[in-house]
Amino acid sequence: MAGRLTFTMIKPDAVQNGHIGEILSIILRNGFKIRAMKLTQLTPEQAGKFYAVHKERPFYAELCAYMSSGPIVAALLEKENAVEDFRALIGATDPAKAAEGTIRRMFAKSISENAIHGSDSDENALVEGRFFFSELEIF
Ligand code: IDP
Ligand code: MG
Repeated sequence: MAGRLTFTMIKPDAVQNGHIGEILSIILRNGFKIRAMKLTQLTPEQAGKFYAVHKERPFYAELCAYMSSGPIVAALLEKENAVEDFRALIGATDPAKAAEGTIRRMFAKSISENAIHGSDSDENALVEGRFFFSELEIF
């Protein structure tokens, strides 16, 4: 059965451009409940650890530099079928390919600076949530 939790980050470009409020309001309107949230900034080392699965990809260094370049909003979200429904709400990685009405289509600048993160599996939702909110009893 699909889990009820997913993890998200509003990425540095979207925070910098003043989109925190609009993005959170879309998330809430779509039935997600915020279980934990914080405004924080990753060090390059922390970004490297979070995205370690992409270590071999050509864009890894650029991704770690970008993700540590400014504040982000990290949040743990709850809803039925959370991972799949949230991926649908944010849209494809490349905003040019993201469906009309998705968060990336509306707010992302490029395939690298793409406004928002969403976990890709229930397992990763827990791993990623723990990365930022290890103190929570949910885990
Ligand atoms: P996802 O965020 O849609 O799950 P992933 O393939 O897991 O996409 O990639 C993680 C992040 O790495 C993306 O959200 C984006 O910021 C960045 N990224 C992915 N592909 C590229 C690329 O081809 N060039 C530059 N950055 C990329
Ligand atoms: Mg991914």
